[in-house]
Amino acid sequence: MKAAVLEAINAPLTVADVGLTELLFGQVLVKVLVSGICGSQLQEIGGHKGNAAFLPHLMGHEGCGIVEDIGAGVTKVKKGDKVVMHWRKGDGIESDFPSYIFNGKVIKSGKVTTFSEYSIVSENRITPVPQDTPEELCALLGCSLSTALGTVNLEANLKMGEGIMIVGAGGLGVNLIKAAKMVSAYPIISVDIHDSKKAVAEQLGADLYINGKHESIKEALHKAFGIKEVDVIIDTSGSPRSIEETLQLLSGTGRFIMVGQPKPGETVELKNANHFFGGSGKMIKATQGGQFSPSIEIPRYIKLYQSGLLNIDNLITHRVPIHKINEAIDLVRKGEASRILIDLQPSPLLRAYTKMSYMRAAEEEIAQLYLKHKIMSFVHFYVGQEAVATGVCDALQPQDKVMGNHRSHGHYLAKGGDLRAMVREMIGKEGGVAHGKGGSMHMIDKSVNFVGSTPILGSAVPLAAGSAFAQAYNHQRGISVAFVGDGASEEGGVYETLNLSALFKLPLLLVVENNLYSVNSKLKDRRSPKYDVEHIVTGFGVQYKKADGNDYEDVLAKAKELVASIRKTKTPAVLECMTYRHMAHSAPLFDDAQGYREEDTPEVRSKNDSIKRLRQTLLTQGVTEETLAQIDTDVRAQVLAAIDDAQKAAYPNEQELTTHVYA
Ligand SMILES: Cc1ncc(C[n+]2csc(CCOP(=O)(O)OP(=O)(O)O)c2C)c(N)n1
Ligand SMILES: [Mg+2]
Repeated sequence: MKAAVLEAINAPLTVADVGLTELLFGQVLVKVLVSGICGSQLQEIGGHKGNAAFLPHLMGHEGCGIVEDIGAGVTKVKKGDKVVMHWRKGDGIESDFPSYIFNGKVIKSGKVTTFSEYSIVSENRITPVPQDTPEELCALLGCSLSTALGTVNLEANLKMGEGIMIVGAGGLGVNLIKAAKMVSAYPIISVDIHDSKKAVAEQLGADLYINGKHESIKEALHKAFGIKEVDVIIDTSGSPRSIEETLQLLSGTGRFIMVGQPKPGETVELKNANHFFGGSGKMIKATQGGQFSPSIEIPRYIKLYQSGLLNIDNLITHRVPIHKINEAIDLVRKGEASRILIDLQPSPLLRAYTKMSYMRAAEEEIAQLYLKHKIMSFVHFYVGQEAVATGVCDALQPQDKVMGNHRSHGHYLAKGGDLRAMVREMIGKEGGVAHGKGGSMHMIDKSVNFVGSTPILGSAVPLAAGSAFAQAYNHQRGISVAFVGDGASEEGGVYETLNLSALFKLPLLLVVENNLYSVNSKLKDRRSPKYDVEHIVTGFGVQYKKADGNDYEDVLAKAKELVASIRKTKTPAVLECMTYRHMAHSAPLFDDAQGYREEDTPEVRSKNDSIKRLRQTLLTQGVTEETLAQIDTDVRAQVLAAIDDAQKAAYPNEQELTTHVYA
C-alpha cells in the first residue's frame, strides 16, 4: 500500500510502498478514505515533537476510514463500519504501537496515522459513525473541528455576546470562527497575515478580519467596535511575538487559550504582567486538543450536523491525492490554505469517472445483446446522460430512495445496483432484479433503495411523493427522488404532485432530464413559447435549479445543494438537467438519419459528452492517460463478466410463472 513516510527532519515526505503487519490485541485495520493535514504534522516534520528519534515513521492524525479487519479483543467496531480516526483517546483498548514494513525493515508508528491507504490503529483512536456521515466531516471531526468546538466550549467557556479574537485563519482558525459563530459570540475577530484569508474568515462568520502584518490590532479593534479588549483570545499561530502582542488585549474576565504551540525552547514574555491581575484575574491556558472526548463529542457533533445546525461549508479549501502531499504541506506552511484534505483512495471525481465509464460500457455491450436478439423487450439506452444519474446519486445517501422510468439502466447502476442482476432481468433469467419477468423497464432493488422504475410515463412521480410522505411521517432522514424525462414532466400528475408535495412539505427531489425530445417531438412543438419550468415549479413553492446535465460536477454541486436544503427545510425541489441522448429513443441504435435532430448533432453530442469532459478535467488535475485507460479496461472486463454470467444463468422455472404478478 502507498503511505507518506517522514524519513528525515525537514525533508519532504516519501510516498512509497509500505507493508502491513499482523494485527495485535486491540488493533484495527482501517482503509483510509481521506485525511486532513494539521499544523501538528508541520511540527513533526520540523522535529519539534520529540519525534526525531523515531524516524522513519508514518504521519497524519485526523481521518475517515472503513474498518477492514479487527484484532483480538476489539469489540467497538466490526468490518465495514465507517469510523472517524482521531488522535485523542476515546473508549476502547489502548493497543501497543503499530508496526509497518518499510524498505525491508520493521518500523513503529503512532497509535493512529492517516497518510496511508490502510492504517493500523489502536481501538481507542477510532469512533464508529453512521454510514451516511460525509467523509469530509469525519476527517474534520478527527482533530480540527472537534478541537475548535472543544476549545470554544470546554476551555474558553465562551458565552453568547462575548467578544473573541482568533489568531490564525488556517485549518484550526477557520473552524474556531465557525464554533464561535455557533455560540453567538460577538464580535468575532479573525487575525492572520494573509489577505487571501479574509474572504473565508468573513464567510464563516468573522465580524472583522485584521491583517496583523499591516495593521495594528489594537487600533483596528478600536476603529471597528470602539473596544480595547476582548473576552477570549485563541491563538493558533504559536508565534511568541503574536502571543505577546495579543495577550495585552485580554479583558478583565479574559481567557487566553494557546492552541498553536511555540517551537521547543522558544520564550513568550508576559509583558506588562500586572495587568493580568486586573478584573477577576485573567487566565492563560495551553490546550490539548480542546479537551475533546471523541466517544462523547463526536456523536454529538454528528447530531448537530444532521440537524443542519453545524455545517462544514467553506472549511475545506483544497483536496489532493496522496502523491501531491508535499505540495499540500507547502501550502499549509506558507499559510495559503485553510483545511486541506488528502485522498487516500481514488478521488471522488475518479470514482465518478469509473462509474460513468462502467455505465457506458454496460450499455454498449447490452446493445450488442439486443442486436443479437437476446433481449425481447423495448430497451431505452441512457448513453449520453450518465452525468445526471451519477451526479444526483453521488449527492444522495444510502437511505435515500430512488425511482426511475423507462430509461433507467443508469439510474439503477448509479444507486449502487448490480449489473449482473440487471442484465439477467433484461434477458429474462433467474436472479434478475424482477425475477426475470419485468425486463429493461422494470428495475427494482430494495437492497440499494432503488424502489422501482416503471415505463408508464410520469407514474413514478406520485409514487415517489408517497415514498417521501412515508419518510416524513416516520421521521426518517431520507429523501425520495424520481427521475423523469422532459416529456413526462409535462403531465398533469406531475404538477399535482408538486403542489401537494409543497403543501405537505415532503422530502422529494424530482430530477427532470431534459434531453430535448419526447421520442422525436421537440420542446418547441410541445410547449408554448412562454413555458418556463422555473416559473411553473417555483409557483408551486417548490425549489428549482438548473444544471448542465453533461457536466458531472455541476450536477453534483446543484444536487447536493438541493438535497441539503430538502433535508433542512422540507421543501421539495426540482433539478432540471440539460443533456443529450446519444442514441435513438429506443433500440435500434442510432437515428440521426431520421433528420429530426437539429441542435444535438453527433458533433455537438460528442463535444459535450460528459465522460469525455470528466476525462479532460481529470487529466488537467494530473491523473494520467494510463490510469484512465486502465479504468476503462477494468470496467469493460467487469461488464463482460456480468453479461457472461447472465447469459449462462438459467431461465426461471415454470412454477414461478404466476408468482409476483398482479394480472
Ligand atoms: C403514459 C405514457 N404515454 C406514452 C408512453 C410512450 N412513451 C414511452 S417513452 C416516451 C417519451 C418520453 O419522453 P421523455 O419523458 O422526455 O423521456 P426520454 O425518452 O426523452 O428520456 C413515450 C411517449 C408511455 N410509456 N407512457
Ligand atoms: Mg426527453
